[in-house]
Amino acid sequence: MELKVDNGDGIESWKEVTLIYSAALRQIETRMEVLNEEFQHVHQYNPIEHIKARIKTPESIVKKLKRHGYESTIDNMVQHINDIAGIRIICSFTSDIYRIAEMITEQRDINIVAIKDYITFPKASGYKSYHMIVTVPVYLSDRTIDTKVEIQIRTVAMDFWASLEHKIHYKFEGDAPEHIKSELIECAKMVSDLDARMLSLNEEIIEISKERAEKKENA
Ligand code: 0O2
Repeated sequence: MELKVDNGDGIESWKEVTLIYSAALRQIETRMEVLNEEFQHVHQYNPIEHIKARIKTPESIVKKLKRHGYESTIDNMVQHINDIAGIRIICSFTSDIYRIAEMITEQRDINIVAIKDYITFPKASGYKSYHMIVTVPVYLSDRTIDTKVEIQIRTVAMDFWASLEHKIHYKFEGDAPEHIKSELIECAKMVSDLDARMLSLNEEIIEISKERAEKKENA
């Protein structure tokens, strides 16, 4: 069942919105923690560095609705705002991003609504991140509600860049001086370079460790 308003099954107040979206967020967060722990157990490696979860503030929702030309109603919010519940998964390497996305896709009751791959296709601003809009079932006492959650997956370096760029964007209300924009694009290139070098360094370390372990075994 999709979220609807005024039909007796849906959400009618901000309190209900918070309750349902918080439940969806907790579910995704717990599942990610379980996957991370299991990955550590099987591969002796944690793909997830840390997780941040948040419910979008009412002010931010109203602003986004206005930006998209919608009235501020609960119905519009539920229909048109995909990131009321948002979770950010931060990992070490670019390869982890796709590994985590795949693990999410394989979860039977998580339905993938949309994917935006800003890693393969970065934004003109330099922004890189992997976005998934998913729905997860929230089981209430009398009904089940498939609830949207936006999952953003990015590396530590991408997250550092995005946080600063976000602050600058808000400080200048989207009208930052040209030299700051171009400096940010330069920094984004450095972030991509750093991510690529750290990944290749890590792959080399794994390879050397394997060779040494094999030598030890055969000695
Ligand atoms: P805030 O203030 O972070 O909440 P959709 O959400 O799919 O309906 P949208 O917004 O076009 O539509 O989707 P997109 O491009 O996937 O962006 C969703 C979120 O990603 C944004 O939420 C930001 O958090 C982040 N994001 C997208 N582009 C950029 C960027 O260029 N720089 C930074 N720093 N973050 C970005 P909000 O609601 O726009 O903003």
